[in-house]
Amino acid sequence: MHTHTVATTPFDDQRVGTAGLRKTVAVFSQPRYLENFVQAVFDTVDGFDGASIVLGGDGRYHNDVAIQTILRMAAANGVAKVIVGQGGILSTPAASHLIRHFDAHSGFVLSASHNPAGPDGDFGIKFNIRGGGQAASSVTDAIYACSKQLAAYKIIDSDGVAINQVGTQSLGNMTVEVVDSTALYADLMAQQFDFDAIRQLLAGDFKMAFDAMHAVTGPYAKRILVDTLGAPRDAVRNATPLPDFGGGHPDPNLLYAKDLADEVINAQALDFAAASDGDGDRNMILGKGLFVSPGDSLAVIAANADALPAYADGIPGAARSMPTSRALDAVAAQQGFDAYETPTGWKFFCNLLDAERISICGEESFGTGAAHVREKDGLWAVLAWLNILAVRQQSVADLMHAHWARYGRHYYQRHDYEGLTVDQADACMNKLRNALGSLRGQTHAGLAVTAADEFAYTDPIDQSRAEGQGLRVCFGDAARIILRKSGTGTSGATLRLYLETFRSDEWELRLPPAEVLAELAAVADQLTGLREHTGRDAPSVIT
Ligand code: VG1
Ligand code: CO
Repeated sequence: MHTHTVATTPFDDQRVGTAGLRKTVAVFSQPRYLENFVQAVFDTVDGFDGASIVLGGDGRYHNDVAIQTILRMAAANGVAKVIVGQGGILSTPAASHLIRHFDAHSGFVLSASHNPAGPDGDFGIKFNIRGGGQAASSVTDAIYACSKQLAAYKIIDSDGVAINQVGTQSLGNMTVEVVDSTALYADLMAQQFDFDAIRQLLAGDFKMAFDAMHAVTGPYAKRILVDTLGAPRDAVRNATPLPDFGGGHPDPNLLYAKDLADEVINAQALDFAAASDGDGDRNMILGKGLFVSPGDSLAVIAANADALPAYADGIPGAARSMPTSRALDAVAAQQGFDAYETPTGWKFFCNLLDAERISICGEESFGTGAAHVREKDGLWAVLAWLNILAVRQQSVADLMHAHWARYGRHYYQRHDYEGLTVDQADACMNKLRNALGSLRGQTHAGLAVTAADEFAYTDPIDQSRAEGQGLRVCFGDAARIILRKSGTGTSGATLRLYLETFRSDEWELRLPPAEVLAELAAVADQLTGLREHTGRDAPSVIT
């Protein structure tokens, strides 16, 4: 088969954000755009010649086109074998698992996570390395540098590779192996959890629902929850992945999964409910009458890790991203395991996981995961909760209340200001940044500022440095205010304001978070000039 070397000119915007390169479909479907980025990866990273790689995506619009392009380019660039998820579908955690399972050189994961899909929506590509984690910034910086000078890409002719049936075929000199990734992923989950205990829980009068939001987790959830664990068929909702996610916004939070939340929090019609996002790495956990804040979910899973067979002997440590609530730290302090604080983005956990310093980690953005893969894992978190509930024989609310009684409660909210201009967002960032030096020692809303800085991180394993990772104002253990700019959007700018207040007196453990955090929110507004600079009087989304 003939290899073409096609002349191209560079695009200047192929710098990877918090999780991969995300752009609108309009940008990604321009001639040469995807090709340039993929060629920049092939040119930058060593070892593709004769290698095996993994390929798949969340099924969103343009997934199928991009997969065929990458297959033809892989063949032209000397890749020996591409392992493809059946139908081109792979959740982000399943892709990470396949890279590990087949000891593949790397993988391309096609996803823009929860960003809306369809011709007017977003598309994205992540490059994951051997071991299953997203490439570090040093690698993606080199890819970006290469993309800015790219003169040609390599591709072979093909009429299209059929990827809907499991099996092996050839494309030029390359092998394409289509695998049933739900089966492999289900096997992995069976090794992690006490499936018998969960099966018993689900066989009783425990009522649950999982909302796949028309995104990638549907087939995985059906296979595991229904076929393997015996949940009723209708327990898994919106289970067919659609190219436009059914026109929805598969971001599992109280706004975008409102119907589910109403059913379990207000109507109290279910004991447990959960949802996942576009690419299957996020999770939302709800119990009867109660929303579990992601930071609390992480802390509860870490506190009860001994109920999970994979961590029955205890965990050496756990990690959270900097803006994630310090509920995890409280558990670590009492239980005596190490706690790490990393920048936002899952790639920062990978070295700690590889070095076995941590077993469990999470982010406030509905991301939780463990050492079994190198991405966050929505279904893993759901199964972890079911496993813990089954072993502890407690409801979500009882477990949560017992947790707060023991460790105190970190009230937490994230306020997103979406669709800002870059100037508006920068004005707020600059106002707070300029004040950092003089904040220490000041008192706001009765709380003394003990530290104020711009978060920077030195990786304890490879000493790599990440600067500019968010502005934070700490009031001892009592409270924190954090402001950072999102790195996953595709237009304008999004600001994220994170608020956290700790309470431990018994009467203060069951208050509405918005009420507890109102005063801190007012302080944050004053320190950042959010209202003044954005003209908004409320956030776009509160989670
Ligand atoms: C957001 C979240 C971050 C998460 C990232 C990717 O990034 O805040 O915690 O790791 O999305 O998740 P940012 O830069 O927009 O705040 V996913 O499920 O969108 O791949
Ligand atoms: Co995601």
